[in-house]
Amino acid sequence: MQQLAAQSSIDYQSETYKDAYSRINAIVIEGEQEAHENYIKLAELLVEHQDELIRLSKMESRHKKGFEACGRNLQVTPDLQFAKEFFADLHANFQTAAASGKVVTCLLIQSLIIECFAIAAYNIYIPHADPFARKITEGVVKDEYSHLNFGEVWLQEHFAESKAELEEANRQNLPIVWKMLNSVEDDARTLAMEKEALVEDFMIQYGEALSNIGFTTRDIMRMSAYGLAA
Ligand code: Y39
Ligand code: FE
Ligand code: FE
Ligand code: FE
Repeated sequence: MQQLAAQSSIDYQSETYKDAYSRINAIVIEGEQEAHENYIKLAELLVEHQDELIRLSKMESRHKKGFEACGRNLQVTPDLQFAKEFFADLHANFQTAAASGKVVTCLLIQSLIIECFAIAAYNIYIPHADPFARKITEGVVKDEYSHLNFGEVWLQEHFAESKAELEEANRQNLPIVWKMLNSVEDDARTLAMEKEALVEDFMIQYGEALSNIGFTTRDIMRMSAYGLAA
């Protein structure tokens, strides 16, 4: 009942909604494109998991096509330039890490941070999405859990030798997530996605992932504090 009430109060055809959607939809399209490229890069770095990582990269391009259809359905043109700038810092850090073979940093950026961000955003969007986008997003979010799981399993199996690099990569990249979230706070609210809910859901997913990998509660508290003031 609550979900129906929330949905019916949104006018998906209003100029205000479509303007905000042009940026959030673009972020998701660009994010899926970059995730596609990141898993291809990871497949080169982790040849023993090549087939699985290529499979994940193909899922990301299907997600991108799905979200492009969501924009077309609302007659919205995605602002892809805005989206490129939105991801620029994380993108640069992934490229730098990949170029020096730092697979642990690459996995933290894509399979932990970006996937947890996606899971939080999609879960919070779904109850307020238009019916077309809701169906698409429900299918996508299931896949994102499997991408997060890939990162968790690999990092858990290599925890001892990855721990220091994970802490450093967390310190460098978590503050960027808060900066990204702040930059779309108003647009997200127009889509009925509250920043507080996004932060809470992200931290639950990310903290649980760090725990599954092998970090202690004390480690997770310390790691979570980075950049919260941003
Ligand atoms: O792994 C994936 O598919 C992730 C790339 C997609 C990124 C989604 C980014 C969502 C951020 C939305 C922010 C809305 C407030
Ligand atoms: Fe995806
Ligand atoms: Fe993904
Ligand atoms: Fe989990």
